[in-house]
Amino acid sequence: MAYDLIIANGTIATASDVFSCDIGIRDGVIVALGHDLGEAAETIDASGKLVLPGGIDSHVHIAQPSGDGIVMADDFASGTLSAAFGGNTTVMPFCMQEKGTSLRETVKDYHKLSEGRCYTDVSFHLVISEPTEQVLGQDLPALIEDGYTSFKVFMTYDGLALNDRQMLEVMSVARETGALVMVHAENDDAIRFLTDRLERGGQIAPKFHGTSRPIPVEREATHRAISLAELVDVPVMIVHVSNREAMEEIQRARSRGLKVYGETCPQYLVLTETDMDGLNMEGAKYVCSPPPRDTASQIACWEGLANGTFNVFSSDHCPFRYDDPAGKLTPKGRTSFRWVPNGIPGVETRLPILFSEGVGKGRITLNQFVALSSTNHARTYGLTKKGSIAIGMDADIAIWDPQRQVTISQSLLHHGSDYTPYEGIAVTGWPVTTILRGQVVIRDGELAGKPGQGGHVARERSQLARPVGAPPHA
Ligand code: DUC
Ligand code: ZN
Ligand code: ZN
Repeated sequence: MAYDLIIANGTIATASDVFSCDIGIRDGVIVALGHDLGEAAETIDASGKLVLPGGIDSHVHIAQPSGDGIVMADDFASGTLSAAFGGNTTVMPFCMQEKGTSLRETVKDYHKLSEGRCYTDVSFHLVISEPTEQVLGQDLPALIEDGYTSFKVFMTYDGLALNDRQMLEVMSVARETGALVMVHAENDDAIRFLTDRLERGGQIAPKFHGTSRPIPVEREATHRAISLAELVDVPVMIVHVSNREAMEEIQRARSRGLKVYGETCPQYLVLTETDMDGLNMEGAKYVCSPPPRDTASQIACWEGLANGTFNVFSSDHCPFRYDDPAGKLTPKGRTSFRWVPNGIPGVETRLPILFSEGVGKGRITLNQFVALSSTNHARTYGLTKKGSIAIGMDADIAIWDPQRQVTISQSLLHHGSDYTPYEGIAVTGWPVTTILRGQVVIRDGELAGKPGQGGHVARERSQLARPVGAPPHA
């Protein structure tokens, strides 16, 4: 047989083109694009379907420790299964260094948790919470060399937040080594000040989570992160941007020639602060940071997806169960929104929401959908074999039924959470078949793959991480 698999008769879309041809796959790689390709061990008929690069979700949290008595709802099996059902073939979770622990040991621990369990490929980012001399001088450069070529830093959260000096130190390592820095941009002191004041006034319900982190908190930190990155001349990715004012900081920096990238997420397109109003503790289902804003912010984020302010669209999947003392209904959460675990599930619904609300409603083109859901993630983070349909690329493919109408509901989903914040949203277009390196993981909406089918992918340094000035590592 010339091929292991042919995907025939589909309409293929990449970040730049839409065309009709068959795809020949051998040994997990796309080896032919054309017509009348000949014999294959298996042929999938994609008539009437869209054939797209498998989704890459470059911002997910899986099996992270999340504070006293709080347990994340997904392990690597359920998180990647849910991702695969959502048309994804690669997810990028975080190896989160906890204070007092070695970065290298942290990475080993996450490999142990993930190995043999994954339905999609995974490629880890690092989180630096304690930039000691050992981390800055040895562990971080060595891990970047080993293919962990991006890391996230937090400007807020107890135990995670770096001060400005520490931000500069880790950014300098990124400049020296060619890694890409991702920043969670919220002003920690401002959040603490507002939270203390709200609590003193008895304003403790989940909805005050939004009040404690208003737009200036995000805008100021975005501006500061960009300024710090400018000082050491290093590109920076501002993750989970929720509103126009933070977007304007990115746009202004770019207009001055800085390399600043942006990410937004489904919660900023289809949720608002009022979702956190729910009676009793229902609002906790929507507590995430930055918080969902208002309809004007939603419109701004759509503009940012269409005009290139955002390079990538990620889920920020950070799943907790709702009806669970180890999740959103932690007893402490009733005493204040401060203790409600931050984060919502969304790895399975990210792409249907973007496709239906974006392509279906004419806000973005199909090519932009592919770029924002897959290609740009690969380019941004150095996944050189992924993110497109072209000869020589991994055969990571999602086949979509662009007409299928689905009302999003917890009962349809495969994550470990017991709810979805997107319950009841009607979408048109759904991924029906997911293929990872030539192996079918999901076939016509049914599981066909096995845990362990996916594995860890080491990454190249991203071209987008090159400083504006001459990079020392070039
Ligand atoms: N930041 C994230 O990136 N994810 C979940 C919670 C948070 O604050
Ligand atoms: Zn974050
Ligand atoms: Zn996140």
